[in-house]
Amino acid sequence: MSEPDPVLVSVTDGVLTLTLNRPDKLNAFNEPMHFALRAGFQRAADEATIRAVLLKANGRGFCAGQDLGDRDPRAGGPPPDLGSTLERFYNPTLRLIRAIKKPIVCAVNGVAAGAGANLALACDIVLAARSARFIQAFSRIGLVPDAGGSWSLPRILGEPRAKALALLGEQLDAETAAAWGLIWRCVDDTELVDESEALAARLAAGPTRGLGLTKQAIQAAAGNDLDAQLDLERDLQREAGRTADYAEGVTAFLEKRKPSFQGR
Ligand code: LHQ
Repeated sequence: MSEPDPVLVSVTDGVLTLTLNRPDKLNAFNEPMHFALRAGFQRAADEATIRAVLLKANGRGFCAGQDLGDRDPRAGGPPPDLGSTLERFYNPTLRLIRAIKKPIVCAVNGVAAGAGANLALACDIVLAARSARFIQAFSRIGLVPDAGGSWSLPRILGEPRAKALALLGEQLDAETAAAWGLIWRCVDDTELVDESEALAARLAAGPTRGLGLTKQAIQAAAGNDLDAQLDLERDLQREAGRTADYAEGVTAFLEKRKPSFQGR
């Protein structure tokens, strides 16, 4: 019997929804899932009618990271080149998530471990179910945080918390993740689907180009000093000021009505 699609893809009202779909393996990454997820994000980047992305998962967990069954050391042979796995699979997807000029919402249910946790954290707005947990599981198997985790964790949390999470591999519950600023919010388990869909729909009805430029500006800040960031703001604001959505936003304000943004 053929395997079901590892990532389900649907589009509704400008929201592209990507649903990780290997629930029996807690949505651990194998090659088909890597390719399908990348193709989904690429579609979001390419199609103008897509104005927001929602990443979520089927089953009782979000994603358990790399499928550890794919490289069973008991099979013998030379050690694997995990750097090549990152170069071929994870890194292009992580770069794409950051480069897409559209907001990406992630809904985390259950466990997000290893690269699965860091995939979630790479998205723009992360909602988690109250019962969700994040595990930097790498140290449990002798690896280092990847999928951008060694970059994002110290930036968001500072070294002390980043190091403890990465070195100890202990789980972090969703409420603490929210309190520490690692994610946007945690919500009741029963609310996760509705809240994440509503958030993605709201963003998809927004001024897409302005939102994309905002994402770009905020992401650039970590590598810029204030002078460079002020220059960037000037350039991006110039671009935003030329969009039809800016004209609509101001017109709607002056006419005391809700704006109708077209994403242009
Ligand atoms: C899994 C997995 C999994 C396969 C659960 N693989 N089956 C790594 C290497 C290569 C290149 C570069 O990058 C990376 C990055 C990484 O992501 S390294 C980190 C890899 N992930 C982990 O080390 C996590 C491994 N999983 C776990 O520790 C636990 O499963 C967690 C804590 C995630 C969940 O625990 P439980 O809720 O108790 O669930 P479970 O352990 O019973 O898992 C349910 C099923 O899913 C089970 O299968 P089974 O047939 O026995 O029901 C697991 O074997 C399977 N599964 N994670 N990563």
